[in-house]
Amino acid sequence: MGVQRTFAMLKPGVLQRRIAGEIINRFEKKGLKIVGLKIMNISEDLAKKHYCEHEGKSFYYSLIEYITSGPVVAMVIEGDEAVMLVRRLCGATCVDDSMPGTIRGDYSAHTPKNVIHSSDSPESAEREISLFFNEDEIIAWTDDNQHWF
Ligand code: 3AN
Repeated sequence: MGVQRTFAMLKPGVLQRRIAGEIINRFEKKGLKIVGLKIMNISEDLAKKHYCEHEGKSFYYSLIEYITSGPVVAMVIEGDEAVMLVRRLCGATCVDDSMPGTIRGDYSAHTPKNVIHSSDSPESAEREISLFFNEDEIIAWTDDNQHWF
């Protein structure tokens, strides 16, 4: 096991639906540490950098349009194997596969609006954290409760 940082983002609509707190609470209850958190609007330029791997796919333009359509909640989450753990809490990309009990399984009915993004590998996490956060926006606080989780 190794401590990792991962990037997660509550997509547009989550603030509108007033479910940001509930979703963030799932990461806290798991014992993960939130070390970066902000509400922001994503520029088209940032959206294209973030989703560059999807350029050319049928859903690319609607994805860019959607992700820039309203404020998102961007997070850096830290913990043992945080990349995999956060992905598991989020659930599968497609709604047909996302199980009840996962964030996508519980809050999303359509794949393009699947509520949350999270990094799929440590390399993606590093890239995405540096796209969305400055160094001084990440706070490495001491976790006095660590041994309880
Ligand atoms: P994930 O966010 O689970 O890593 P990606 O990176 O494959 O999934 O896809 C990025 C986003 O693009 C998804 N979160 C979803 O909103 C959208 N997306 C992925 N596949 C499809 C699809 N087949 N049709 C529509 N939107 C899709």
